[in-house]
Amino acid sequence: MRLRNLVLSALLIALIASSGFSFQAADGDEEFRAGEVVVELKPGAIIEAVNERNRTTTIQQIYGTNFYRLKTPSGKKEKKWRKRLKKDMDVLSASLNPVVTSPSLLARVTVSFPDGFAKPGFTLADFESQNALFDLLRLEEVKQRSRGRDVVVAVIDTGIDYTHPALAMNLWKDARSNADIDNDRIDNDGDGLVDDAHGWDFVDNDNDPMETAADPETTVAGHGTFIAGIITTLAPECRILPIRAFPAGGTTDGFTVAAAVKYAAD
Ligand SMILES: [Ca+2]
Ligand SMILES: [Ca+2]
Ligand SMILES: [Ca+2]
Ligand SMILES: [Ca+2]
Repeated sequence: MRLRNLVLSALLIALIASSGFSFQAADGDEEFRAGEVVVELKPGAIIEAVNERNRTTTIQQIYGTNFYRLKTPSGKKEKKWRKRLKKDMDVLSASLNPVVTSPSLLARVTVSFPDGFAKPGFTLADFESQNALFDLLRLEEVKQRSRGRDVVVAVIDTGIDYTHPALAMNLWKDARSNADIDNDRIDNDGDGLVDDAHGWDFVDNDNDPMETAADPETTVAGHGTFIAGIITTLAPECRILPIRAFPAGGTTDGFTVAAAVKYAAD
């Protein structure tokens, strides 16, 4: 699957999971990460050989796939290097890494939970007092249909304040027989992520998908926690899998979102 397709399916999930995010997809005015090219290698090809021939370096791989995020040599424009990489005998596809931004519509117009800001201590009552929001979501109607039992909802967003008392009962923990054992510094389940027993942070590449606190006026900090709050209110028995793919500033890229979606799907 080409990265664009992967990103577009990723986009759909990200949009559902986080309502306020948009993807700059209009051809012509797309924005891309400077100095980066995303390649898909042919089966069996090795990235070191491609890097050697093109003087690129690997920033990241989507584990379990042939997709790599590469850094171009210093001073070399990504557009030019994409063309060069495309001609490489081991490269199936080469594309630029689109910037994905968040207009944060819901994050800033709604009150509480946690008030557009990643800090614990807000009560469920604060959250439930947002009647206009719940009218919009037709909460009562939805609640009667399903409570979300046995459903895992991946929240690909700014992270989650998992210390929030209203979310504590809903956090996902990997309970599969081959689950990664927490805190032993070993990647027990062999997915390339060490100790990913309760989600992953694809922004900082660590096993702690906690929100980072930042100014609620200028950032989207708290958005993931807010969205998780809506989801658990709609489906009180579901479990939330926190995946951090957006920093508090709200700007990430297609590769990071794609890596997050691949992880959620696995
Ligand atoms: Ca792992
Ligand atoms: Ca482990
Ligand atoms: Ca895992
Ligand atoms: Ca982290």
